[in-house]
Amino acid sequence: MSPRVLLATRNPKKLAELRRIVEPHVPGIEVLGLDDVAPYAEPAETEATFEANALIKARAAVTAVRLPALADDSGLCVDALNGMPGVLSARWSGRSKDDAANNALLLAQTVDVPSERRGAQFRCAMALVLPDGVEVVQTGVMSGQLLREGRGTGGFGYDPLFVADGQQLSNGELAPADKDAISHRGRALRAIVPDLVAALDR
Ligand code: ITT
Repeated sequence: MSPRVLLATRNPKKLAELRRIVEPHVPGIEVLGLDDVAPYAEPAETEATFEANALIKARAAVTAVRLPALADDSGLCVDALNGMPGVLSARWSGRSKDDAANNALLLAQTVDVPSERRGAQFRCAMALVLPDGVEVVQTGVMSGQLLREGRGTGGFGYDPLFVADGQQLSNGELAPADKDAISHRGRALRAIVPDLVAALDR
């Protein structure tokens, strides 16, 4: 039977990115999403750090499904907002997880912030939790600048508002593989691949 891992996310675009990054690194792996397994009570993300929230999601997935589970907690940390929206990124404009509303609010909040203070970082914590209790967390960062209006329709979330250091194109304009190569999620996931491979070999 092919090795299987559960990617514990409800965000379809995040799931697509995770699949795209992990599958080439682990030949033959079967990557399940939450829609492929029986529903379970998903925990609230109540912690103050990406690392702790990623662990909450991965632990709940392992407990319910008894498969190795990966979970990502991620967000955009804006310097001029003292690191917010941070762990609140998905729900910055309310409970609805509405990307357009989140982006509009972030632009309104930063309208008076000058170019030299528009630094921001995407951050990701990737947790791997195994049925035997082993837990690993890796992190990834992508630094850049917040734009003044959205550019591009690719990616998801705050991607149209962000240009990574060294890039001309916004994350919303980058080809998917080009985003993966430099993204917070790509970096964290590639860092955890050796642990995933070791776990699947056991
Ligand atoms: P799950 O918890 O089910 O994985 P979620 O979207 O709620 O899905 P998070 O709590 O980790 O996930 O919130 C991540 C939010 O941060 C996401 O909704 C975006 O607003 C933002 N974000 C994270 N990574 C991003 C990326 O690569 N590009 C754009 N926005 C991103």
